[in-house]
Amino acid sequence: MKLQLPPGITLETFLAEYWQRRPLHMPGALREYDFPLSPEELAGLACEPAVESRLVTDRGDNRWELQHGPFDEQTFLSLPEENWTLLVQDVDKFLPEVARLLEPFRFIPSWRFDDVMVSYAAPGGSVGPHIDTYDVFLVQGSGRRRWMIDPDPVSHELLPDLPVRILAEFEPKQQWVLEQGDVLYLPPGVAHWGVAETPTMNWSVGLRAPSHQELFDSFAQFLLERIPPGEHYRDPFLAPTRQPGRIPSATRNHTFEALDRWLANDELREAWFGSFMTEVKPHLAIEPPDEPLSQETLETRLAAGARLQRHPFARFAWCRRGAGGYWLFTSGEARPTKLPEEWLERLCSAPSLGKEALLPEPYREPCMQLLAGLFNQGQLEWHDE
Ligand SMILES: [Mn+2]
Repeated sequence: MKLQLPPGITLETFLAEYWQRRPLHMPGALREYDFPLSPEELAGLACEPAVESRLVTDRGDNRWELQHGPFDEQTFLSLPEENWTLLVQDVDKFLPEVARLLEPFRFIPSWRFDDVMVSYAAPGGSVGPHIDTYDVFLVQGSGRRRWMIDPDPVSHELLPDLPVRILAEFEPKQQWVLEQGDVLYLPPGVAHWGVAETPTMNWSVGLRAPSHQELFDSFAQFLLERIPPGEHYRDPFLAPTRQPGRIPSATRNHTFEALDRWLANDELREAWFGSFMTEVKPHLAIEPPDEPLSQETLETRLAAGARLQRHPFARFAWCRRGAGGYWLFTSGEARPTKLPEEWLERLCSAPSLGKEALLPEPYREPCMQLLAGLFNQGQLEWHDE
């Protein structure tokens, strides 16, 4: 299944002219996709303790209510006819048929994706006008929703004392009514407000864009775990001073250089970037299997036709390593490896892995060691057809 871009727009021009820059309305872009989820199934998912869900109700006059799941059946039975939205995060992690919605977006690296959030709204339902800090593809699953946007909001100010983020001012500059299979791409920073015109289901394909604060927090933590505690401040070149109150520039710069060496350490920042970008949300922790498998058993089963898949919560990526070979990142863990590039790409992106994943010599041993290691962590599991 492919994303049907509007006439005259290719994936290349989409990325060069719209991606991270401006919104694009794509009518019928996913006309071919059958949205395999009913409102009842979504409500069922919102009752599961492992699933993150919210219910937003608009009581009018800027009175907004927010409830967090898990919900019970009674909650859904007592809802009003209008003006509420149920939102469920990470539906792609729990339902493989929903994860297939990501396929048309595979022209974007997979580690950039956060999740598919599915929402159901009663007529009039919305989460209010707001601004997100990440890119999103808003996909209309069923019903009709009116999207109003302002690509250049003058103010990011929010209404005070509300449980949901609602812009204090919102002047729509453009609007569209989306029907099943229509897609609206929004880059970060665009003010938007989507109001259900009928009972409606929406699928939001959301990307990850950590703030610089989060990047530094994570990188600093990564460095703190790796800088030897024996490394200390040093000033071996000190000259006699007549101004004992002064911090000499040379001493200060010497310290800056010491810190810069850590910040610019390629081995560390390569390992950190991939680890950070493949981290899994804490509540989606991956558990090891009950029975660990030996390399031999795994190899025998794969050779006999069994197939592996990545755990649905897992995030895999690879890249070149400056020091030679590659890095493999698996849900926040970095491993240097010399296994071939094509094999790493398949491990990170193929829907399943069978005997084609068994590498001949000289890679046989490291390949089996890696597959068995990942299996015994729970990162890989048997593929269910
Ligand atoms: Mn939004």
